[in-house]
Amino acid sequence: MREEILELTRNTKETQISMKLKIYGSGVAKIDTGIGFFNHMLEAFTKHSLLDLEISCKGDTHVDFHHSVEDVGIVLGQLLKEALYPLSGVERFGEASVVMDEAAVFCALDLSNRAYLVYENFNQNAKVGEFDTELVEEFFRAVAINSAITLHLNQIRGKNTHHIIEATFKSFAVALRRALAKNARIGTPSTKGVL
Ligand SMILES: [Mn+2]
Repeated sequence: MREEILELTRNTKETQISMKLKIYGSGVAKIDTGIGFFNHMLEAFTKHSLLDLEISCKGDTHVDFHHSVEDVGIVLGQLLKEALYPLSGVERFGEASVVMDEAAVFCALDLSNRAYLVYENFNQNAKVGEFDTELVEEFFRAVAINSAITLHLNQIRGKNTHHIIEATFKSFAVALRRALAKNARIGTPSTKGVL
């Protein structure tokens, strides 16, 4: 585990991203992805995960938001992986059901050092404002693959797409916070001896 501030810069022809992450922070966010709705979701994620997260992304949003959303997920995943492994002295498993008005989303995750995404039962409008809602799955796939977290997200119920997506980001935040909870009785939380 690495508890200091970790930094990563990633530049391609599609996006220029710089990010700072502290996994045991206090929920302080400084987020500028160039996409208002995505900023709002990442601020909610930071607040409820109790990470500290700084993101600057300048992307080709004149094309659409796909590259920016996916690449922010890649960099966040890479920083999480660097911070997490080898895993030691934490709960490892976390889950959370988060409700927001009529919407409910369930997240279960395992800091397993194995990447996997299950993203099921989501039923949303195609857009929230300018934001294509199919990008939410792209974001979480990029995070899961690059962080080597096993991540399950399921919509339980909901009608309002903004509520559903916000509950999704918050459920991931709370599940991650719970998985990162320190437990002095746990050494390496695996019978394999290393994660
Ligand atoms: Mn909101």
